Amino acid sequence: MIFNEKIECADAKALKTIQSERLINTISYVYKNAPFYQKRFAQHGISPEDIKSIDDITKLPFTIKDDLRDNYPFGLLSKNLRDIQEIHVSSGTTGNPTTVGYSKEDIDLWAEVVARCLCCSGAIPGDMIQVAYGYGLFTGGLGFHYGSLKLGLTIIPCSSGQTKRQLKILQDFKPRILACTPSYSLYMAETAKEMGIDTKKNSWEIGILGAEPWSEAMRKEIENKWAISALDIYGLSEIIGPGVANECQHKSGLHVASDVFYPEVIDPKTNKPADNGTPGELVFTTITKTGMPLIRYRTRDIVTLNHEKCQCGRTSPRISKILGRTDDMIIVRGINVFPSQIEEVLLNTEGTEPHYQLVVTREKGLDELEVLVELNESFFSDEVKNLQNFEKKIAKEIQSVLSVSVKVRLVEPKTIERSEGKAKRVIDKRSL
Ligand code: DLL
Repeated sequence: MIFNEKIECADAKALKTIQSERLINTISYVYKNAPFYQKRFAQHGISPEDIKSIDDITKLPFTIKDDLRDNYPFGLLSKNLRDIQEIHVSSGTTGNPTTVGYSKEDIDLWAEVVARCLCCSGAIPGDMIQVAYGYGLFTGGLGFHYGSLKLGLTIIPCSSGQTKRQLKILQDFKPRILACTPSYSLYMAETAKEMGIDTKKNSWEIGILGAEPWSEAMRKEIENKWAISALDIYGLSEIIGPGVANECQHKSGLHVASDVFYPEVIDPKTNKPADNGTPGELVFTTITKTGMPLIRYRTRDIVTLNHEKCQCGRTSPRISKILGRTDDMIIVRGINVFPSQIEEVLLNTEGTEPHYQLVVTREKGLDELEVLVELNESFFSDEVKNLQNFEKKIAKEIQSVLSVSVKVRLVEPKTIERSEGKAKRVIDKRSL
């Protein structure tokens, strides 16, 4: 089922007309209502009259995460605080968190785009969904909630955590859909095993998983463990939360709701559009939001963009799975390393578990990358010598992919911290 066929399957020309009208309206709207953008446009010598179609978008300045932090908490709103219905906060690693405000229309929009994602994943009205994303300041729980209401699903608002209770609910209520982070779905599988539950026999048929990077190998692992189809959902608080893009059953890229969140992919070094199909930084302009519209917001997420029509009938552009971030990308001895590349190797190695952490240190000016990975219980009793050889084998494998030498340390099962939300994959101990 396609939730909004008219828009999701619109031809390129019709879509462009809609995007152009909406961009023009948004630019004059923020110019009138957001002092931040009045100032920013003035600094760049831009006025609303310069924007005549969506093609003019490249004339506009970027917005970055630091703009939100520097204007914390409400400096980017385009509406009076009393006309904001809901506030969410995404915590950063340093400095002020990022605050986002939704008007009534934005909440309606959020419900619409998440409903589109749910349908894209295969949900139909009447299905029961177990929402195990956190409810609260994080956008995951409530975003799924609004979309599920809009589509007409039966919602179990579990939030994240209380894993044994989640599993009891799964057994007793028999929901068809699971929504949580990919790492939490694996944590739940581990707990289920401890409880003697056969994970292959359960009512979930679809997992709508996102909010953190996960590889194709991890998808396979989750699909095998739970006997479900695992679909990727992408989003970020600054743009709306979940609901920005979602895979369909063909799993060949995530459909972007480009009639409301206009995507661009740029070369993060030159800030110019990336060549078609080249990985680059994803940039979004919200073209219908009213509470806190953002113009050319740099997500730091790296993707490729594909404009071809999908087999599912949708014409909306598709982003690839997130290939990494321009910032959590670690640079080790000058080489760019994405945790997802290492994850791919680990998950294709028999004997390891999908729980790992990367620790970067600097000794006498030289970067060291240590990969901690949990050993499978059945391998754990092996002799030390065998384990050392196994560590070397994995390190060699990673080196062949990354062209950087790493040290692999196998650790006991269940020693790497588990997460009910986003997993922490990288610990950078260097003072850079
Ligand atoms: O993670 C919104 C969300 C909730 C998306 C539930 C999907 C499901 P933030 O906490 O603001 O918002 O984090 C946004 O998380 O810029 C990406 O780096 C990362 N991210 C989100 N979805 C994916 C995904 C929510 N499917 C940041 N794959 C984004 C990889 C993702 N990374």
